Amino acid sequence: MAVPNGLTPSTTRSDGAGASSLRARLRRIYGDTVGFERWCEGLEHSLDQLAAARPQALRALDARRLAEGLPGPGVIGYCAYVDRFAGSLRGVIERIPYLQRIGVGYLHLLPFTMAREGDNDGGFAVRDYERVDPRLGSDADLLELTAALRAADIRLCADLVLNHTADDHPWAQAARAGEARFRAFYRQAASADEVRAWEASLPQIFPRTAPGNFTRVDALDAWVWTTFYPYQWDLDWSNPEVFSEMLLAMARLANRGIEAFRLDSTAFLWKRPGTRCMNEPETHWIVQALRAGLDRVAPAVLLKAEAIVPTAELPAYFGLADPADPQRECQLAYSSSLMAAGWGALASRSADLPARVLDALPALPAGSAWINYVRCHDDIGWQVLAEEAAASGVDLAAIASHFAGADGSDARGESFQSESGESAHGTNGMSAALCGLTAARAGADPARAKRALDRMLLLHGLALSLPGLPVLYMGDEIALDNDEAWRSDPLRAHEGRWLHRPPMPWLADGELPVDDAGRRFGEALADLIALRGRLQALSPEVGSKRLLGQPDGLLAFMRGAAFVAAFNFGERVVSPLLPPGRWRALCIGLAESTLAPLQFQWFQRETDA
Ligand code: OTU
Repeated sequence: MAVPNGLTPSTTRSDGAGASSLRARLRRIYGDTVGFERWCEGLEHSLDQLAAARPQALRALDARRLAEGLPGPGVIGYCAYVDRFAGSLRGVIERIPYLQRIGVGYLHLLPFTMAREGDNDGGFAVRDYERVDPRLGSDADLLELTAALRAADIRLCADLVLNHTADDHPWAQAARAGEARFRAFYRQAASADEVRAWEASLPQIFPRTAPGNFTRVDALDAWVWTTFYPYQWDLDWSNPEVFSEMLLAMARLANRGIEAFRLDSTAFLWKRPGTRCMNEPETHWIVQALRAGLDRVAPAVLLKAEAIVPTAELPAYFGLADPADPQRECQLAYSSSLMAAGWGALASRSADLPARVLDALPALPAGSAWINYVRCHDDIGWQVLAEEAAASGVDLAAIASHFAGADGSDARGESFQSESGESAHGTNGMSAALCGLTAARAGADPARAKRALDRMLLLHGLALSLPGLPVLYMGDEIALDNDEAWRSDPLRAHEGRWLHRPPMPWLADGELPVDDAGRRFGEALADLIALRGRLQALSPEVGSKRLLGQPDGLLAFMRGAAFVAAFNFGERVVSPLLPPGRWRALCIGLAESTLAPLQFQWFQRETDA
């Protein structure tokens, strides 16, 4: 394999070079620590023990996964909360046939190990990285689930919340009780002045519900760094013990059959005075070292960066910080600015934002892929598009208010963490609500419903067309509306993201209640997924190239030399300008090559055979 940072590890376990690669990566970060070599030896020894203990079934899987590469175009991903999707881990086992019916070969279950008591940010305040949360099942259930998913050829992706633990994690409790070793696990500021100095350059993630980045903790007589909620304590990744604890937890989870780790809040691991403390070079060194460590135990297990950062910062998570010297880092990463740009294009009726993002994304190393998606459990964060919006003269605040229905639009979303309607922090809401289907349902208006379905298909069509692995968000496949229940739940009422986290409304017979619009969307999506599975041009490894000079509102790009995807975000009927040759439109029910507003089409080059 040409580049070392893709799916295939450059070294495998029990290979001497593997040891030195991990050691070299650790030396760069922790080399100055007293006792560094001894610490490395201990860590390598623990990893080798875990490698020896890796179950036979998983070793066989490693070999198969390394040989087959990333999932092909017939596979899609699905993201769900365990409790809201199926009640428990055992419930998820029962829903495997459902997932198979929609073509799922990659399942991201949001955090399911023990979470903080009380409010816990949907499980992202972790009390135990390895024990299954008793509210969701047992450790034995997890083993049953991973075995059942393996049998169904579905890869399980689990969160690994790297940046912070819950304030009731045993490490935090020990720190509070005065144990110096654990106190050193967390980032702290000693004085209010120090807090002010850091804050001067830091962004705010939850400016309304959790302003600031520090929380005064009297028991420590210090301000604990809390990038997110005050009960999420940022770990100190300059402490090698934090690294080894996290790597070993990850390797043990991998030995229980988890096939991919979503590295939550990857961008925030390293803090440097005077910066935003995001995307720092050491953050990448840490992820590369985690990768090198995991290679000794579970070489085929994937790392996925959850870095919600500007487009220009994304490639570095694939190990491309210096494109001339690629490193093995993450194999997957969320294409977050492209996702937001798709929504921006819907609101602005211009293809400019996604065009700019697409042009800025580099080709990826072999064995790596973008995660393409329409919605996820978080808000749509607008600030990642700040540069593109400035360049195209698009007003992100206007886009946010569009999705909050403020400009008379059909959208029924809500702004997230915005001080006023003027600012563009984020937007909440299910796809159906943001696309106008909720409004159409309320007014029983078929014309509006049709436009809403077109919007939903346009964005899902885009995610299915881009290079990478498309991941559906739970409930979108049946066009579920927003969930209003959070407003009256004291544990959730402060957190607007619950608007788009509805439980799946399973009926006693295992079916889902869908109205006509939900059924039509689900069927159209299923047709598209099935068609995609037959198109090798839509394999993750086939790159994309935008087609320039298109009519206003039209986004068109090639996948390889014989496939074009075209999306009409504009308000007029247009025809894409296709490269010379004869092209056949593939999507059913559309006129050959003209696209009505909000329509899209796939074209394949006709061969003369
Ligand atoms: C991630 O999110 C998770 O996806 C969120 O659900 C958690 O609240 C958060 O981490 C803390 O664990 O900045 O790059 O809606 O986009 O918080 C990581 C805001 C993140 C999220 C943001 C995000």
